[in-house]
Amino acid sequence: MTTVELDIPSTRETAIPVREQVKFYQVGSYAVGNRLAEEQLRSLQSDPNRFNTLTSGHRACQGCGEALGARYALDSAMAATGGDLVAVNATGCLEVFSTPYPESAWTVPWLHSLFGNAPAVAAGAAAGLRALGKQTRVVAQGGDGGTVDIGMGCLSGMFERNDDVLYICYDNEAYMNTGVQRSGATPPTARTATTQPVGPEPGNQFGQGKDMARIAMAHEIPYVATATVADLRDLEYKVTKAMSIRGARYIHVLVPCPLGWGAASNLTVKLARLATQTGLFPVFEAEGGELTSVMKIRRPAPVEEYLKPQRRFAHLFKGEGEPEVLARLQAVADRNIRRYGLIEQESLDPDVLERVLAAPEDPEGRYEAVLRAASETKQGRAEAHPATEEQDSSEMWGLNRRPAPQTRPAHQGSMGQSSSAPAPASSTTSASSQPETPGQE
Ligand SMILES: Cc1ncc(C[n+]2csc(CCOP(=O)(O)OP(=O)(O)O)c2C)c(N)n1
Ligand code: SF4
Repeated sequence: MTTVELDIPSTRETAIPVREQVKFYQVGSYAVGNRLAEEQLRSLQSDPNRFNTLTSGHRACQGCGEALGARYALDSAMAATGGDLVAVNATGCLEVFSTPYPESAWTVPWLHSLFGNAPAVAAGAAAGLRALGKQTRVVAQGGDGGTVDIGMGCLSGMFERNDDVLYICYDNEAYMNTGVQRSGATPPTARTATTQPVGPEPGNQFGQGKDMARIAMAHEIPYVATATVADLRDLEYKVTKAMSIRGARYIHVLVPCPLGWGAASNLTVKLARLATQTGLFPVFEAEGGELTSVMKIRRPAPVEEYLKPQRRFAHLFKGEGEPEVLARLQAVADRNIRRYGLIEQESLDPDVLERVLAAPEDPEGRYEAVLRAASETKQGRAEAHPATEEQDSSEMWGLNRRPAPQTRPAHQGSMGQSSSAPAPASSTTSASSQPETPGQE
């Protein structure tokens, strides 16, 4: 291996292969803001001898959170395994910008899988390596579309079999590679190329989407964590910890995308920080399905601070703005603060504490959407078979036995009773009081 002497005023020796040379712009500082830390506590990235899995020269947009997250995550996994690592990559931005044929920015053995089967390919790679008697570890990675949508079945199987794979989802909240289409991780009201562009409720609907970290926790796998590119030390720590564990592990990293979010490229880290500081993106760890740690927030930032710099939310601030929609998004953040205990009650201002405690359990309106669907089913049946439709479908499904949603801020649409949406079915309606008549389906 060829080595070079770098002109870095450092007490450490450097032995970086020529092809992986790193330029230190902050020479002598160890960079990455941990100059005051003990040498052994400094970040992996501040080590001039670090592994450099994703080299410069790839074609990510300026300020791409996914490129930043992937570099830190994979460098940490490389360090934790002594470089004995294989990476599997679902189709998506990370794959495309890092490997324009015939080039590659990866210095780690790297496999490109289909859009939807990275967990299965990784599980197969891990099994094959084990069969060969190798200790090589496997990391799989993909965007939120590849993970929470098309790859979710494979991922659930990987979790269920407890395959020895760390799966990392880089969540930029849409299908960015193909032109910013909505994914199951797109937040409510965010505009994408495939959400409602105009009308009374533009942007992604409330009540849809998946919380993949919680779905992973429900599989009771050894380790689940969330992280953002705002706290890269935390990301390093979580990947390192995950690599010390065997079995299926999942890390969900929020990675702002300047292009898809319509945000300035120098706001990537700030937006990721605001996502956590508002409570909209809780950062936590869970082991065996149980929450084991949360990253506390010092002062909850109002959601407007996070939403305003992003053009995908610009419609919420046009003219007189959308105070009811903003209140509903604030309620999502407040519910998260309460659900994950993101802040000590005593350190909250009384008015914020009151708001957090009063936040509804389901501000997204998922439960209400289920009720509405039940009601619409009943309506459809009534129209098709007016004479025979006597049974309240929500009653039939036992939905009315579930606890009623708590008080929500009023909002036209799925929060309050909208004039266009049928009222949720209720056990007090005359239809539901009819006895169940078998054989009417
Ligand atoms: C079966 C299949 N359908 C569609 C595509 C086209 N496609 C490639 S990448 C991509 C979106 C990737 O989105 P995501 O996983 O969120 O990653 P990102 O690009 O945002 O990082 C799509 C739709 C494909 N490659 N294969
Ligand atoms: S579109 Fe977004 S995720 Fe893709 S390279 Fe650009 S900034 Fe990164």
